[in-house]
Amino acid sequence: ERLKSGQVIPVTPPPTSPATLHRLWPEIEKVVKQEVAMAKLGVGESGTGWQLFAEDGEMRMYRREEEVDGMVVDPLKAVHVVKGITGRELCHYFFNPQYRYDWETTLEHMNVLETISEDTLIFHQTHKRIWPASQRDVVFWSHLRRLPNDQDRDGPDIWTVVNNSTEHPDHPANAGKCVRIFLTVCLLCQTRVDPPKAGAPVSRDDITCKITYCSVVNPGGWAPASVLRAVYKREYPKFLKRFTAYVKNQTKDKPIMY
Ligand code: 16C
Repeated sequence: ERLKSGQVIPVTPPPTSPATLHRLWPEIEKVVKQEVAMAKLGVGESGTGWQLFAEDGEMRMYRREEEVDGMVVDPLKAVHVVKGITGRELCHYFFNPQYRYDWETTLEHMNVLETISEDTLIFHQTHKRIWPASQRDVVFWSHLRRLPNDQDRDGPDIWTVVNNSTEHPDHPANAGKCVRIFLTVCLLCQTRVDPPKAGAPVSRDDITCKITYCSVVNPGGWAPASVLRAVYKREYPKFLKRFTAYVKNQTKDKPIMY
């Protein structure tokens, strides 16, 4: 801005995204950094306490048995390797609401409460009831982000989606028939491109994606521990297999999106 005196006052450049002005932004930044760092840690090191509970082909699922106030809150860490799709594609289908009913089998209803920006939404979801517990709902922000690939600077970027419980005045917790659950979820996807045969363009056969999915769900109220553990042992593998198969099917005839 130029004053009458001719003096020029430096103007602060605009933020890169309007989301950075939102009340939740400091929390989103903090949780995303934390969850990505945790997701990058392996499960193999001794003393980490991760127990394998499901395995199918390249997919491995680990949990730690934990309880808070008598409620099961077992953290989950899953790793999977899928050919033919990129991390960006996986995160695109995981984040965007228009695909959610296609792959999320525990979902009853989903509603976007707020669009903070293109890459940051607030969702309200109700999930199918598990007998004999009450039905559950959840309110969470969801953030999609591209991250630099520090290990392979020539390789494609890493992509992540982080979901974290929050509050919203339109849907106060435990006001209706549902018990509010609390979750933190991180999907982290690293794409590898193998060099194609001399002169050939990169095809989906040359692409492999390493997926890490971490989740902690607090049931928010009474639910029998044995039922809860039986449900997640069945539902998490079902989710990861169904979701990756869905993305493969959606993208097979589309150009590769890095
Ligand atoms: O991350 C996933 N999905 C995202 C987009 O929807 C998002 C939401 C996650 C919600 C996960 C909790 C839903 C549990 C509700 C009850 C389950 C009903 C099962 C019905 C069976 C007929 O991040 C993928 C999520 C994959 C979910 C696997 C299920 C995990 C169960 C955990 C235990 C929940 C406690 C429920 C207490 C009764």
